[in-house]
Amino acid sequence: MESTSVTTSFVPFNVAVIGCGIGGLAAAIALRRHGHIVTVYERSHFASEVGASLTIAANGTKYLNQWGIDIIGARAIIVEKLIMRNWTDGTIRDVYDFNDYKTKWGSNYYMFHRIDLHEQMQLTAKTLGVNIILDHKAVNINSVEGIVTFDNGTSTRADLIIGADGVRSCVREQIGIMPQTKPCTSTCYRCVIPTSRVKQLNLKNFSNDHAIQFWGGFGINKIVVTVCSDSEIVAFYCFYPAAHNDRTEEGWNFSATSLMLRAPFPDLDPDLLAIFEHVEDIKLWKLVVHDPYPYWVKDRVALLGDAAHPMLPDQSQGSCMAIEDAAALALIFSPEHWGKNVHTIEHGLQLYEQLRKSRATRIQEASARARENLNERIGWSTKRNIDKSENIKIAKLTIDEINAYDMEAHLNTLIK
Ligand SMILES: Cc1cc2nc3c(=O)[nH]c(=O)nc-3n(C[C@H](O)[C@H](O)[C@H](O)COP(=O)(O)OP(=O)(O)OC[C@H]3O[C@@H](n4cnc5c(N)ncnc54)[C@H](O)[C@@H]3O)c2cc1C
Ligand SMILES: *[C@@H]1O[C@H](CO)[C@@H](O)[C@H](O)[C@H]1NC(C)=O
Ligand SMILES: *[C@@H]1O[C@H](CO)[C@@H](O)[C@H](O)[C@H]1NC(C)=O
Ligand SMILES: *[C@@H]1O[C@H](CO)[C@@H](O)[C@H](O)[C@H]1NC(C)=O
Ligand SMILES: *[C@@H]1O[C@H](CO)[C@@H](O)[C@H](O)[C@H]1NC(C)=O
Ligand SMILES: CC(=O)N[C@H]1CO[C@H](CO)[C@@H](O)[C@@H]1O
Repeated sequence: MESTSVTTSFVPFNVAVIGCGIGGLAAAIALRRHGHIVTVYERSHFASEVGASLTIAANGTKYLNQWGIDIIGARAIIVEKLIMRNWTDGTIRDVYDFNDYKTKWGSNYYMFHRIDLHEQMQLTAKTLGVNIILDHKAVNINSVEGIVTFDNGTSTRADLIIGADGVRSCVREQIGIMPQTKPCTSTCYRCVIPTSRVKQLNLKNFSNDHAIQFWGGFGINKIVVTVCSDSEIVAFYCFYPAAHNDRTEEGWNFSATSLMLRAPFPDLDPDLLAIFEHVEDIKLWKLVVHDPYPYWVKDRVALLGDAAHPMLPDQSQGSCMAIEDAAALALIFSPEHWGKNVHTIEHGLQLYEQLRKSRATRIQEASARARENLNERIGWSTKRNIDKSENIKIAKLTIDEINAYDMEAHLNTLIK
């Protein structure tokens, strides 16, 4: 990894990003902003996108702002508090207020509808001159030569290949990683309902609160409710014991019915159950726990986002970590470092793995702990008065740790 003393000036290179999710688009935008030539290949046609909410904490939104993504256009809601409610009657048990959040961390904590954010990121990418090619599923990678082959028989060559192809990554398999997984004891239904429909049906209106609201969460059962899309959509994540279904395949997109959704929750707050009769786009999300992978990079190939570190959704950090990964790659391959402290793609990717793997793994593990213990959830974890019964051996993940991280300083310690 030791470099020669040649001082090359900044030379942009060709990047092929596999997967046009939030992570792939973030990488494309961030690298393109430094002048690299970027093409994103996506297997689908984006015709059948499923709805869901995503939250992005300050250190993710900081980059969205820096990259010029239109947050207003993405119809973001600012998270103002966490609310903990009684499982059976919905009464408020505890509130964690974020009123000093922006002052403290410099940017907001946002809730987005995934599709709104995705759309704005596509717009930004296209404006910057990123080439997005749909209906191209990568099936084979030659990591040494930098060649990607697609299922339609065509192939392309790039200096750098980024595997941003999600939790069931093909690029990951192609660089020789076989995920070690265990079934999660929980499964999740997610669904949405338009606020207007809630009003029309005269059901209880949760859209007033710009909050992440939790029912349960001290065991497997947990319902998470958020508003997004300028408060026009209410989104639900409903966790219940995996034993209730016989799915074995990991995935986001298994259709389900309202009857299936209500079955695991007979004693839940009747207001929520009433809404569950009318929700739309109910999907079963089969959760799987991945052990951290042995490596993330090989030759000219790097993994990013869910392809590198799939995490349970319980810290709401999946998208934020994908955005940080993208920012890290762009920093390493920026005019400030590329050709100066970073001499080859391979060297840059080694730095990327060193920079990102420990932090992402820590958050991946904390997300798994928070699956069945709301006290591990950032926000609640910093609130002492509700920590009682558990004897926690591992330090909890805190808001400070998520938001007070300084990537540039960290990279400088690795370069020196
Ligand atoms: C349909 C969908 C729904 C989601 N819903 C939620 C949700 O409700 N809550 C939540 O927290 N997170 C959700 N996520 C995941 C969330 O977006 C990610 O955790 C986070 O944004 C990191 O994303 P990523 O870009 O790494 O992966 P992803 O968002 O999974 O994006 C991967 C992209 O790669 C494409 N792809 C896969 N294989 C190939 C291939 N071989 N060749 C080319 N392209 C390929 C996929 O079609 C997809 O567009 C969802 C993801 C998807 C795709
Ligand atoms: C989701 O599943 C439906 C069929 O149930 C399918 O038509 C659609 O293409 C899938 N969408 C995604 C994003 O995978
Ligand atoms: C929740 O509400 C139920 C019914 O009103 C009540 O019996 C129970 O004690 C409450 N639980 C907590 C933890 O406050
Ligand atoms: C494969 O994709 C290329 C590039 O978009 C396209 O030109 C070609 O027609 C496709 N080939 C087949 C066999 O579908
Ligand atoms: C729902 O929320 C709106 C917006 O704050 C509020 O004005 C309205 O009274 C609420 N509607 C119902 C049916 O509770
Ligand atoms: C990685 C990163 O950019 N971290 C920043 C997160 O936010 C805090 C507070 O604004 C900054 O000090 C960090 O540099």
